[in-house]
Amino acid sequence: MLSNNVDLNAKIPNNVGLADDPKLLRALEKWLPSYLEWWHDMGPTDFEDKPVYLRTAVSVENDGWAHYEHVRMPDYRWGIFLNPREQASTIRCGDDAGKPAWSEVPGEHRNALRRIIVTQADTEPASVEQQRLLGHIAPSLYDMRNLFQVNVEEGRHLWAMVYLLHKYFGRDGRDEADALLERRSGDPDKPRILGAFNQPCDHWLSFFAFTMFTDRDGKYQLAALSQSGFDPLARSTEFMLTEEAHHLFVGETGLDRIIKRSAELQRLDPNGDVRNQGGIDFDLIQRTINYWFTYSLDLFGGEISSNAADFFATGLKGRYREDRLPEHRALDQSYRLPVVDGGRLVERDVPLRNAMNEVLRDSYITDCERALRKWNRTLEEAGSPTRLSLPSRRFHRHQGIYADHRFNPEGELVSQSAWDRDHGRWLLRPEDNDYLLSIMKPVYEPGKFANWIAPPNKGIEGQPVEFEYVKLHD
Ligand code: BYC
Ligand code: FE
Ligand code: FE
Repeated sequence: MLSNNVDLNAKIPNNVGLADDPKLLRALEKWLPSYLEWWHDMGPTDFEDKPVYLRTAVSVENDGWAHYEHVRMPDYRWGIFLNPREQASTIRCGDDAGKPAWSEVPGEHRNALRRIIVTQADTEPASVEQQRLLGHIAPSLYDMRNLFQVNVEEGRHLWAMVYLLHKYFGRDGRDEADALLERRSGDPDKPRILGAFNQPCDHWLSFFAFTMFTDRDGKYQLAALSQSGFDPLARSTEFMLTEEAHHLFVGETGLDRIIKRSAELQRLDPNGDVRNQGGIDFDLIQRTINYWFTYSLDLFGGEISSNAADFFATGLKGRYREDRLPEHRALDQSYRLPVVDGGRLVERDVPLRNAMNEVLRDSYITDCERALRKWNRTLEEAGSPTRLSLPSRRFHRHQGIYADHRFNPEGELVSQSAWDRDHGRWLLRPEDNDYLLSIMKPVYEPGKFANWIAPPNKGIEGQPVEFEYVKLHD
């Protein structure tokens, strides 16, 4: 039973009729204390008793699904929400495009679907773990609130996927749900599944780059999964996307505010030296963009992938906005891309279905380029001569056909020795972290901002910028 009405008083708020499924309810209520224990150990622990001005989902209606109030994070109502559907869904792509969508897991797709759902699920708690200490060096209460909003919603995204595992995958699903609380970001013995989610994110420059670039992979993966022929997955990810928009806003505007402030400091300093003024210099911003953009490119998987071809052919995963494309089979078409052959880059055609990861990566890169143009406008308006850019998609890759070669940010093949000499100019390095941590001291006074970042244009949900978004003193 699915309705637009959310049962908010339930221990687990939901619009999936949990009360009518006692067995599932019991299983999820058993998982709940383990989840809370994980949150307590691995979430933003030290702020647990502080009321935060959070948005909570209270309905699945397009307008007005959210409610804002000060709540303590452990009391946040993590719930299970599926987007309602007006009409019966169909499989959106592949060999069976147009046939009715599945409301149960087809036996032949069980393993693939479980793998996709587990991989998606794993990223959500991973990001909370990566960000767990950032509250201590927040540049303002406004930013701290945004961090915590992102954290609780990533927790809810984990719930969304765990619901699917429990409801549709029986014993295996329950085991996978438990394992999601056992892996740890960056732990050499039990790491998170995907590369970017094991990288440290220990200052706010990385936090904003992560929410800009890595959460944006989330947007594109969720959008592709919202086109899935497995209807419960499509509806879960559709609702997750409504929350994701805020995470991307936090990242994109966070970097924009840093860039704006750095431009101001550049102008202020007699030598144009941003660091001399205690700000974040543009080379360091560029290295951070290079670092997180490329780890995020890896999240799309290999350029030439039989997994991707299978996911598309079987209707498990579509392209970005597949439903708006003119054609859904992608047969007898090819995709041209540069590959390394005999030490040179040469163009090669691959069957389009095998290039589906690359097709999704294209949509993502186009979106990132838009943000870069926006930041460069900010620089222009501030009278700064500096411009920022995205590195080539071949640069600094750990997955796919470019991973075994070295490229410079322009995408040209370089030797290992050239790489060893130059990569410190291109990517975040340990000294960068030392410097950033030296300037990132917490600013906890309402309406005040750290020296290295400009205030936002407006507050959250009509509240003023100087609103007490996190109540640190009762
Ligand atoms: N790191 O055919 P290939 C988010 C593995 S972010 C490590 O190239 P495929 C969020 C791959 O698993 C969105 N391993 O790739 C953001 C495979 O392993 P097996 C998360 C990697 O399978 C911020 C092998 O390499 N959602 O929501 O076509 C905050 C060859 O695979 C990586 C999803 O990812 C990597 N980067 O595509 C919070 C959606 N890349 O099977 C949340 C679900 C590849 O040979 N996942 N491998 O052992 C998928 O659709 C696919 O698993 C991938 C990989 C797109 C990730
Ligand atoms: Fe998420
Ligand atoms: Fe997110």
